[in-house]
Amino acid sequence: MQIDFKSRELTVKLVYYGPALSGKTTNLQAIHRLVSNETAGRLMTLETRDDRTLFFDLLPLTFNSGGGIQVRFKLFTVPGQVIHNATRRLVLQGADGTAFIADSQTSETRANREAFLNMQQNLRDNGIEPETHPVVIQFNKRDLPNIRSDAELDRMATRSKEPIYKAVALRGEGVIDTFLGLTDLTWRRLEAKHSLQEKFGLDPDEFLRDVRRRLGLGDGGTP
Ligand SMILES: Nc1nc2c(ncn2[C@@H]2O[C@H](COP(=O)(O)OP(=O)(O)OP(=O)(O)O)[C@@H](O)[C@H]2O)c(=O)[nH]1
Ligand SMILES: [Mg+2]
Repeated sequence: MQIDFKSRELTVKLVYYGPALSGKTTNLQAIHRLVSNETAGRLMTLETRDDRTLFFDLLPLTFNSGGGIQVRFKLFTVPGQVIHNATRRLVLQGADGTAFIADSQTSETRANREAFLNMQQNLRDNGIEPETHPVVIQFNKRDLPNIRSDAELDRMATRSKEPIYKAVALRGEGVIDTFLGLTDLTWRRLEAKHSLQEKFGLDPDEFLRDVRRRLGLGDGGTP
């Protein structure tokens, strides 16, 4: 997290990680489409060929919260293709939280697992402890045939340390829920680390409610 006391600006870095073609870029495109222009900035997609990310995508979201504090979220994607590991490690630098986008197709189970281990290694290489780093998992492409069943994911969720979300990013389903889950985990961790409430008067519950409201969800969290 970057803290600028003078301009009262906080910048939080969130990274969308996962195997090739799991739908990381599609998540950012959906958020960009679903969130108002007041909150979402321009979606920058850098160096793309044949719809594959070669470098990264970036979407900034800005929230002006009480007390004149500006909170900026920078959402990045990594390129999933195995050969781009150096870029993935670089993009993960200074990450405050990570959404792991898994592909629900049974054929991708191994690719998901390898990408998850790769994420943990790259976190470590950046001096970030995977054990305490905020991570949520999204199983995307729930619309396709030959996917891991709902029952299997529900079972997994009861055992998993990371919250699990289901999504059809192509239709925008589950994308905001995933983002909010990640924001929640990340903000609570940042509060514990930086005492934002004490330093900036930012009440975590109030701030998270405000984010939900701005994303078009009521206090209850249902659209
Ligand atoms: N059926 C289906 N297709 C999806 C869904 N989400 C993404 N896709 C498709 O999957 C392909 C890859 O999506 P991307 O978002 O580019 O994947 P990525 O994870 O950014 O891929 P890399 O940048 O190569 O790592 C595209 O053709 C998307 O349209 C989904 O929910 N359902
Ligand atoms: Mg991509």
